[in-house]
Amino acid sequence: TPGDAPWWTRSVVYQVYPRSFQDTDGDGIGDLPGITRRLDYLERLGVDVVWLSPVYRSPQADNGYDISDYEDVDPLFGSLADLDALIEGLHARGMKLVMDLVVNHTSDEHPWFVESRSSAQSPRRDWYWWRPAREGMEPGAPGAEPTNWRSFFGGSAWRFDEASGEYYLHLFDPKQPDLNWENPDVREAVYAMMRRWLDRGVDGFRMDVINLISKDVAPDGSLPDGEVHWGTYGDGSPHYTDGPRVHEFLAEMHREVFAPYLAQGREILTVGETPGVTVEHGVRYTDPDRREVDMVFQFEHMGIDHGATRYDPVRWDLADLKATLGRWQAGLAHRGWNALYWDNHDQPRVVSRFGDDSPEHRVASAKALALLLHLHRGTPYVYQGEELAMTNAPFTRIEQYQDVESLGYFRELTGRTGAPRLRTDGEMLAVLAHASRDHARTPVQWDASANAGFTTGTPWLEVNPNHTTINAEAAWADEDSVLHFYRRLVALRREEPVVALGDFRMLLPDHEAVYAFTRALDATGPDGTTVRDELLVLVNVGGVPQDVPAGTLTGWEDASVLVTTHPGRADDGTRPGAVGHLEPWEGRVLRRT
Ligand code: ISL
Repeated sequence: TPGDAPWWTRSVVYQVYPRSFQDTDGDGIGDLPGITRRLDYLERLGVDVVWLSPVYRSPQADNGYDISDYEDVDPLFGSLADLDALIEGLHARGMKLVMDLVVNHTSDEHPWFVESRSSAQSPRRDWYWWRPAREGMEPGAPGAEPTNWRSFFGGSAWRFDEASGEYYLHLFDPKQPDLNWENPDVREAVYAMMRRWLDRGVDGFRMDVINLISKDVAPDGSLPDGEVHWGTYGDGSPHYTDGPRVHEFLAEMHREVFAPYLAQGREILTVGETPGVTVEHGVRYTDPDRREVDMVFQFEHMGIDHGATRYDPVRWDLADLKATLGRWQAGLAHRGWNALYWDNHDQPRVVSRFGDDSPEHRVASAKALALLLHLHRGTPYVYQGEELAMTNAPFTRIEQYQDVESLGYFRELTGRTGAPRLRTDGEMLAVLAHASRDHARTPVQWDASANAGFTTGTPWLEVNPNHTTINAEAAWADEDSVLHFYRRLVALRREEPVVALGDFRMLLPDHEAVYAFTRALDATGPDGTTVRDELLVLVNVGGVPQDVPAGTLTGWEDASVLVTTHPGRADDGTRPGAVGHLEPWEGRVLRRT
């Protein structure tokens, strides 16, 4: 019931990617004082929680997802005092701060790894995954890696270390060696670090690739090969995704870290980032009785427009999107909770990807997609710039990209690493123009001035030239902007229990343009009777006008309009059947009266 539901069921989280948010010292890279300077913006938008991508000390091989000191802030972003000031500023405005927790791996420059690497006898050797060459093969020779696993960023997931003659595992970049969670000392070191951050005042964690921490290791220490679907390397993911001990580890983390704080009444948010997670595991991660995490980011809807990798684009259709989002809504309806998102720092911009970023449809399609997502059951996440309907970057040259993943795949698929050449440079550039993680990472467009008000220096990644028209200042000045629409959606979740908690039912699963569903919640009225609050959500996901099939509207003829992307049109009621007619990218929420 609404009264017992956790606070985060009524909340919206805003993700800040600090490198691209706001620079204050002119080095072209965003920083903590920059976020503090923009707190009024976040307060006005109305979000409840800020998730901050990593600001810890890091060599920045993967923009901070390679941490060399969990206890300190990287000078690039400021100081611990700057972080304290940010926390204080957020708390003063009633907002919370969730930090990124990156503990599947550290940087290779973290003292733990430096010590682990120093010799095969190091007491920290077992903190990482060190393995000898494949039996009977020359260490370091091609194909001698302990398993055939491909790294997420291309190439082998193993790096040969000359000095000790062994390999270490890195599911991501070679500068991101995987921690060995089998070792209880590793786990305790991580938990102690987390407690220190909670003591400092942070309100929770977004846990990076947390479903990859348990590897399928045999009693003799060996790891299995993966199937080879393309290229030289195999897919190791079945051997480390939702692995054998992951639920045990997360339950332990909850007991050892969160339980005492929660018992004191602290409000904490935990969200697992879980690429490849299945619904079955999603329920187990988020079932409150199991005490693992509050919610997880699933990835199925991020996969509908690509094949084996995100660099193999395929056509997507609306029925697939409904099938996947609908399956997660149904799967977590009774136990567990969804995290809802379109964008983050790893994904292209949603308006360019599932919407239409042409001048004609950009605003309407961004609103339609926002409405669609925010009316699902779960906690919505807004990624910086999404609320401005920022678009993909118009990059045409490889030199314009900075992302370690994009560059890794570019090199591998074009044959620059020695692997067979599968794509021409031109083909790869075309793919990156749609799919690169850098589209999310161009600086936030605050105003129309040079560099969009992001920096007085040279931005680390080019500012999108469309900032002259697409920017926060212009959006605040326009009541019909995407930004104001997001502000209303955020408020709606707090104000309307049916939006936060109502049951979800998908309609028209096969319709190719109209996304339709209902939300319903029984509430007890003042006189003790049960009142059913019911919403119908209709969204035209496309540029062609649609008439919603009549059957869907039965019983909704006299409904009132709660939200509309096209104010002044939807509820005009001037012609019969208007309630079911949708202009291009029009969306509305009806309330049964
Ligand atoms: O999004 C992805 C697959 O579609 C991958 O690019 C992504 O690397 C994967 O989801 C894991 O992401 C997280 O861990 C990485 C880091 O590079 C990402 O930025 C982070 O979000 C390694 O720490």
